[in-house]
Amino acid sequence: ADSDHIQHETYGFVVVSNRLPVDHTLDENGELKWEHSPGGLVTALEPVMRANDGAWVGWAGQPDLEVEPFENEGINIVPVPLSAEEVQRYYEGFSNDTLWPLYHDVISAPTYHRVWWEAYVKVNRRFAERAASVSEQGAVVWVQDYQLQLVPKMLRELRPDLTIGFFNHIPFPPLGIFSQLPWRESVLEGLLGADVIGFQRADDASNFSRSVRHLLGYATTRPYIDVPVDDDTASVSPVPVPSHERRGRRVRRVLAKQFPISIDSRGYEELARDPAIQARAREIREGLGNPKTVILGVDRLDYTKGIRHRMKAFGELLADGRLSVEDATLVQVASPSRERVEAYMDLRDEIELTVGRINGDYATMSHTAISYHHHGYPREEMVALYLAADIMLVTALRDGMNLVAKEYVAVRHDNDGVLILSEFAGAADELRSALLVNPHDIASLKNTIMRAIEMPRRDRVTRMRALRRRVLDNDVAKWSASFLRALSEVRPGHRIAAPG
Ligand code: GDG
Repeated sequence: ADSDHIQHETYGFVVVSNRLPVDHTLDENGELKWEHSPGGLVTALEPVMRANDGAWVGWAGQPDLEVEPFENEGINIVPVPLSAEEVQRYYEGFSNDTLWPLYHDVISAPTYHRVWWEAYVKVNRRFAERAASVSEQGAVVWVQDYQLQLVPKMLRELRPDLTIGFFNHIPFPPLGIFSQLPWRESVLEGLLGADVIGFQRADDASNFSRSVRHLLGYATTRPYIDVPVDDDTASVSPVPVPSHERRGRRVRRVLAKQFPISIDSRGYEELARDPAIQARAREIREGLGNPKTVILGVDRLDYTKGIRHRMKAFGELLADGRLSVEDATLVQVASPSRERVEAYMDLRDEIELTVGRINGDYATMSHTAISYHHHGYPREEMVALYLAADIMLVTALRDGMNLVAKEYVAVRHDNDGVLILSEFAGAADELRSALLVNPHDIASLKNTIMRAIEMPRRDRVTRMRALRRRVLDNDVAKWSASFLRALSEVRPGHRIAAPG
């Protein structure tokens, strides 16, 4: 109270992500209210939060909103405000129009704007300051995703006593692509402020290490990176920073490796056993005119997901006469995403033109070719769709993991259904019993769809059993536990409690 700084409550475990697990929305009376939005990350971290009196730092999803920290359904919420201009430059601009396309193999051309970068630095600093102000001495802080890559370094400078983790949900690109980024060294240094840097795939971790080696010249011995220690920051640390000598230079050892993310597998399976949801699945098939085969795609409407490629393949199968609309319907859920970014507007136009053309050419009065939905649905409806689908079509051109593939598998407790999965999704590293495809190879994509349609039940069951074992054994709770274990091993004494 003797300074003009607000004294915040502090916590031993702090998660930092661009978006909070709550949404600030208007209710039917026009009053502001908070709505819990339970994604996979929340499900995974909620128990850890409770066991450690944790806090969540992030943006509430509305520009120009200043709110004091509060508690929501057992989670301490610490909002970070963003101005409308910052949303445009830091979020829609640098995060979604520079980093997103760059990190997904430049499927769409990244835009580089210096004012976007300046906003990214400024907003990352605000997140770091907010996280520092709510972290107790020696706390564990876990920073999430590409919007916040500078936070680990900024946070370490403010609070050398903290143990810092970072997890990248999207791919990390190869050196030849990453090198385009005008601020590449700053981004690498930003990430290296963490003690543990987690990636989806082993390839992402090695792309990162290679960039560090080539662009910063630091020594790497997989899975470690030795970062030279600036003795000034090391000496102010009340907790000794683990470091050792390397060729006469003091270095801090950073762990960079894969921690493939997953889903709440049991939760999805339970929903799929609900008779009401099973009835809904039958109703969906009837509504489609009971085609012999229902093929399903579920994606945010994003150019990384290969939605056009799968429509092209399906349209050609109809054109070739290898399929008719009575044989097969493609249901495509394309949930609205990043609608103020131009590349996403263009993509939507292209996809909707394609759907219109294919339906115009091949739909009958009783059967549609592509049942297209630019809409978000409740989780129960998604599970009903997964149950209704004979074939799940995941054709991402590049994807960090792809949780939709795992959700489909978790739901299929009948051991039926065929997963067609792009080699370019992180999930392909684990889900080897799927039908793996190169979505750029339209001829082979067509053949794979036909193979899935014609696959005997016995083969479907063998494959689905193997897939289910992977997804049920490796759920999101295991993912967060293994990341946090790696983090607590960095600085013994900085343990965080396992959920009881
Ligand atoms: C990023 C990475 C990585 C979609 N539409 C609806 C809906 N969804 C749900 C899905 C799934 C999630 O959203 C999407 O997750 P994905 O993993 O498929 O893809 P991204 O959104 O791009 O996620 C990705 C992930 O982060 C986690 O690290 O796997 O690679 O790009 O859960 O079911 N859910 C509901 N209605 C919808 O309309 N309820």
